Amino acid sequence: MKIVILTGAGISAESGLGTFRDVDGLWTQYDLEEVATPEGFARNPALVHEFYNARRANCLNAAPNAAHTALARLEREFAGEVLIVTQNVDDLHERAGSRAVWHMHGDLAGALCAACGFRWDAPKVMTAGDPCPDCGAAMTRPDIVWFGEMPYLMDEILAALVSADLFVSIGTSGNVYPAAGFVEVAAQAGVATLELNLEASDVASGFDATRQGMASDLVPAWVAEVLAQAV
Ligand code: BJW
Repeated sequence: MKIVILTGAGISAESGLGTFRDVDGLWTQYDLEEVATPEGFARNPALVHEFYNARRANCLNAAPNAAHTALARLEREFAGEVLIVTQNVDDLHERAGSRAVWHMHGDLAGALCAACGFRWDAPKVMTAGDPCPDCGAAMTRPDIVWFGEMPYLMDEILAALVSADLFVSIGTSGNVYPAAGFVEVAAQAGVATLELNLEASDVASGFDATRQGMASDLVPAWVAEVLAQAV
């Protein structure tokens, strides 16, 4: 049996990392056009680096919560396959112990040269003038997928979705495509679907079942059920 799990900002909210679209979310404090688009980066790279440097620092100070830990337990103890596809750019799944984690929107720990595509480990503080270690161009950007850019690993993710037995979405508003469309892809392939979120997401009607509450309550309870059924 194969379980594919999509996670979003809601799973890291109780670790103190902000979500995007909640009342106090990041997009109420920052203009997404200025900090999360290639055009915004071209206009003001220093502002974009400031935004991601602060997020990188917050991430370093955060710790995985009970939801991350439960998913790591699932991967460890479940007899089948467990894959996490995360929209999050933090590393809390990995720090909780999950190993099969795909970051479809990039990673705060990565740097990317906008000139040649070379990737390397981001320093704690990135600046617009940092030269690329490979080609030397001063076009260093965070390795993050911004609006209008193609998310990473799409072919692999779609293949994993249609070959899964269960698709579970955790802590995401269903606002941003293509991730918001995964439930439809899975359902069309006959895969069972479950949403775990604080509130009904924008795409909740597409799931076979939905549960509402805090990720730190819902996820450990669901993992315990799955492991109990598998015995
Ligand atoms: C809890 C909880 C708790 C809280 N427990 N739950 C016009 C111009 C340009 C692009 C477009 C356009 N119109 C449409 C597009 C496409 C666009 C898009 O979908 N836009 C929509 C707004 C309509 N998408 C893209 O541009 C993507 N690329 C693309 O489509 O390429 C072409 C393509 C075509 C076909 C196939 C494949 C590709 C790229 C999207 C990149 C998204 N980037 C961001 C920022 C970068 C990463 C970062 O800085 O961190 O990624 S945007 C932001 O949203 C971030 C997130 O990963 C993403 C999703 O947000 P998420 O995780 O759902 O967070 P929230 O805040 O929305 O929701 C949190 C949820 O948790 C809420 O429901 C809460 O209730 C819940 N919650 N506390 C449980 N304790």
